[in-house]
Amino acid sequence: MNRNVWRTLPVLLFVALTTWATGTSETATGSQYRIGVFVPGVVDGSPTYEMMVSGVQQAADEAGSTDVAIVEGGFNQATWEEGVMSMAASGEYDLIVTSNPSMPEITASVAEAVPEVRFLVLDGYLEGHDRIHTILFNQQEQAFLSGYFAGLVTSSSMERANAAGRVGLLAGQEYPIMNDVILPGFRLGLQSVVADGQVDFRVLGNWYDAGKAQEIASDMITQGSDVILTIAGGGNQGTIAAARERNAYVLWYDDSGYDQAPGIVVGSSFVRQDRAAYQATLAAIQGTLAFGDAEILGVSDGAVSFDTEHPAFVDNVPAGIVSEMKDLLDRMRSGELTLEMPVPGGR
Ligand code: RBF
Repeated sequence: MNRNVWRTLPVLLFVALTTWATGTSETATGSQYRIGVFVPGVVDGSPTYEMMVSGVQQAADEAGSTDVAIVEGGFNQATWEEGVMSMAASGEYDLIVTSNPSMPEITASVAEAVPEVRFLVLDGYLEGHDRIHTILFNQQEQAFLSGYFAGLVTSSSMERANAAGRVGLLAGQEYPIMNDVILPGFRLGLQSVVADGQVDFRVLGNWYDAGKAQEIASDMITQGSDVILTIAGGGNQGTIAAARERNAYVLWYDDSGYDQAPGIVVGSSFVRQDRAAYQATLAAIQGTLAFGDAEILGVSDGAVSFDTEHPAFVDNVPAGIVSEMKDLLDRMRSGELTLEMPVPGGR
């Protein structure tokens, strides 16, 4: 019997090694982790999308053996679901990464039809789907930071400020987080400084038309706004052009925007979507991302903040305003001032 074992062992070993070798060679070609990034719009000019792409790319570079394809879905929102569906159905991706508050619903519907693919949705919220992980930022805090700063600027003796107590918000389009969180958060921040301050809220109607954005922003300035928060993707350049021409200030949102127009962009709140995309993508590649989870990240996580360090901020804003913004951030970081992010869809 012993002899039999020794006789069969080489055969077993051979079979095991062959299987192992075949398995290995299969993994060698199939071991690439394949990521498709679906951009609902275009990358260029949209801070959240630029951060998504750079974070995913960084994670892939670091992990190795990972392919990344970027697919721009364009501005026709009616085609996005079809776009994500064809990516998912192609079988070419293990993970699809995307960003914006309308994408959780779209990815959930695609996930029902295509069972193999997993999704990472940034700047969106959906809890409990076993193949979808979402990461939302506390935009209540972010908008409050921007509004508070707008209040400090509009009530200051800065060169382009006036006494009207009126500031602007230009949005690409209306959607629940814009109307129910960003606008009220911005207004609350403003009125924490200027009790009777008013927000002139305008909607561009798309995320690209800088010419139309310039006309709208120019009209806002005529109506008394001396500071305009611009959240309009490629349209933001029109807001900057109007402010440059008509002597007003611009507040940037989502990433640090001072370099866009130093001295005109005087304040910038931001979210660390680049870091969130990097960390979550790396975890997905390594197999440790908790699908089904919906994260909400805020100031106390270091994921939402206001850039008080950039030279164009410190150089163009009175020292008193710089320190008031730093104090506000300290109060929010320590938990002395909390602003809860309402969960989309309610809970
Ligand atoms: N923000 C952009 O910067 N560029 C876009 O093309 C863009 N498209 C959006 C489309 C939809 C349907 C929604 C709901 C939001 C979009 N946003 C876009 C806004 C973005 O997701 C985010 O809410 C804002 O940047 C504020 O953080």
